[in-house]
Amino acid sequence: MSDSISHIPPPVSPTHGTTLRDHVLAGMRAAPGATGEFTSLLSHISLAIRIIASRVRQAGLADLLGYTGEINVQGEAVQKLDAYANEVLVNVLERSGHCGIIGSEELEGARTAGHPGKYVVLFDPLDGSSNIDLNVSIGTIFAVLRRQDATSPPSVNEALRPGRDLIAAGYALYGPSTLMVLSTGQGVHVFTMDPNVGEFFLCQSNVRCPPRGALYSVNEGNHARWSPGVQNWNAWIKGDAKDEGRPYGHRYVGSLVADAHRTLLKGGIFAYPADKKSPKGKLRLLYEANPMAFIFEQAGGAAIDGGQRILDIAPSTLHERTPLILGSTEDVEAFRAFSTGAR
Ligand code: FDP
Repeated sequence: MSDSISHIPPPVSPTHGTTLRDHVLAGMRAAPGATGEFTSLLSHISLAIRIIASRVRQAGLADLLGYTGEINVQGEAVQKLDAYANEVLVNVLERSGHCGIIGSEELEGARTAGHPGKYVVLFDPLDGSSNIDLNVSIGTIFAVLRRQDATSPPSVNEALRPGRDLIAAGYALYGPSTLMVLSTGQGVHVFTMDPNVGEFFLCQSNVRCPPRGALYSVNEGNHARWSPGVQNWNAWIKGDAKDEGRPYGHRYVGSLVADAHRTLLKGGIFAYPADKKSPKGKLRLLYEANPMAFIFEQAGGAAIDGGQRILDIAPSTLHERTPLILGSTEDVEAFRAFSTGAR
């Protein structure tokens, strides 16, 4: 009897040391005057992500693939999982009581909650729509702002602030495992969900984006529509110059979260530049570019729109688009030099 018991492995492996909650609570204890509301907000976001992850895993079995038949504010056909993920985030955040304002890719206008919550949360509930039905990695992206006056009635214009005002940003990556990457302005930390426990555990703390990489990520199908500067950058990065570390390898999943995550860990560059079809770029500033830019800068990387720092752009509308170039500082600088004609 005692022999068989001694062979039962411990329920939690030694790597399962720090949960996302432990991590956020430690940050709260270190912040004088913290009320616990921010910690609770992040716990609610993590809950929404775990619910979405569980449905993403069952999508093919639960009749959750395909389209709802509706068209969203971006003029795109809404997929069932997009709609589901949006509903989960909106419900969980509204019930948290911490959000005065919620903005989503799937909602036409920012929503004001019925109570004066302290925070503004902006999100893309399910990023990488074209990969949803293909079992290819997709994600959720979110950005958090603190309301400047939490006692006043919430106004949708409070969402229109530059990314440098963010107090937290993160993304979930629904891949072979579910990851949550989070920054509250003190470095970038990666948590992996243990599906048996239903909890995120810290697996990489203080991630740093290497100063230079060897991979580039861009939809080359848009080549003919790019400016001459971007075309020159593209020819340069593919050029054969072994002593300068070129050509770079090419990777493109087509889900921002997956392409950005690889770039964050391995270095290199992800680019969705402006082109003749999308002169303002394709990706959305407030809930795609800003949170990613915040994370990359926190990890020692960079994010620009071709010339300007993403986090300095003053937004004028909720769904505004921007070109987005992010990655290793040296690689982003090389892109800037080509696209502005300095090179
Ligand atoms: P998708 O259109 O599939 O939703 O957010 C939009 C986005 O995906 C990003 O995730 C991705 O990086 C990009 O668009 C892919 O665009 P292309 O299909 O034009 O390459």
